[in-house]
Amino acid sequence: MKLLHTADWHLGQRFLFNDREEEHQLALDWLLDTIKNEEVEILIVAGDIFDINNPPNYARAQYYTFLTRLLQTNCRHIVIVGGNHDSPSMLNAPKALLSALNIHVVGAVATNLSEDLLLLRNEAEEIELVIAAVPFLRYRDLDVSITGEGGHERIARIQAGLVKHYQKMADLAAPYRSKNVPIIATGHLYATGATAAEKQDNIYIGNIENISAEEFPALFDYVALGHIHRPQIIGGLNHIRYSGSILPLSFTETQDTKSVYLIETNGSEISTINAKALPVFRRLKTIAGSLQKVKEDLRRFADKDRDGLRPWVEVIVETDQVIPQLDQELKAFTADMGIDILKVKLKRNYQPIAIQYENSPDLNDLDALEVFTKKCESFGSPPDELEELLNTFKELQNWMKEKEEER
Ligand SMILES: [Mn+2]
Repeated sequence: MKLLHTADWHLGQRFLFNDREEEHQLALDWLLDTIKNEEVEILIVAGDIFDINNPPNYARAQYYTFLTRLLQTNCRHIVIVGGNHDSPSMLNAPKALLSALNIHVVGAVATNLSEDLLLLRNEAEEIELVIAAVPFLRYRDLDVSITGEGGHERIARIQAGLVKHYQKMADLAAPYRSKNVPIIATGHLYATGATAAEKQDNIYIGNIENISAEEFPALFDYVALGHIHRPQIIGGLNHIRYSGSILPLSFTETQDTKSVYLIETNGSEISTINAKALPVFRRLKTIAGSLQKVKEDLRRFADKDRDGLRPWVEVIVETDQVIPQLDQELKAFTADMGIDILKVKLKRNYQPIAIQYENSPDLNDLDALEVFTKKCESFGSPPDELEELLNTFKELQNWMKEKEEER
């Protein structure tokens, strides 16, 4: 039996005021072809299907169209768990309908935990695989009391809550060990030791929502993780892995090879795990240096033969001078190069970083973090201070979100 593990699709992502619809469609087409060609029978998507709680309709259409096309393949079961970016209720809304098609959606932890233990059956109605489908765990999902505590104690409690949740799922799955079929868990969280691209957007390493690899119960033959966008094995344990995202979701992720895992079982055990790399559908590139160097590098980059959509470039010009209309100058310079400059940053030593976007954004297009970032930049916060401010702001946002969810 062959399984495919993927995660972090982030359908509907807006990237510096551009949508990713074309790239996502190419990635989903590639995924469908891979499932057909490799004769994948079970698909696991470990969270962050969508980029935002209320994704645009085209992104929803991409999701449902993909699922519909999967029904014409050999893929017998599809398991989808919610990530921190997904709206649990939005993912779960069509749960009953989708389950009739063997598409198992776990947007949030079920009230009755045993519902999250999926017993996948073959055509002869025999159990062929057991999946402890664990979505992104919110505090309200955890069997811990965290009132009136602060700091380290609270963090330790939450971490213990995560471990306890996996233990409960393992306890529910344990009786099926005698069926001699693989038992797999999913997760959408930060596992200690994972490395991400520097400042991966929306990940916040050192997050309190973490677990170390050896804390996943030994019962699980494979742990399919999502959340970190770089594919990797965790804690040296071959069977605990992040598949990574299917597209680079920020300029910091462009060095990563994006891939999915193909997992083969020989009935009762996992026999092989292979990564299959995705093509680069659109090259994202950061070009930095003095204005002269930037121009040389832009020319060299543009001259390279490559497949795919028009590359998107972020330019960082290091200078201590004022360069009027740098944005327009660089646009004019690259006008016939077949590349798009999405972002121009000026980098001065300990001076404010001015960010100019292709089209001046409407306040309504910005999220709170972006507005806060711009405000800080306008006050001239130096980079290290800015980073700290942003982390504090994110912490505050998380805290507010929790409070809202607790209500
Ligand atoms: Mn995530």
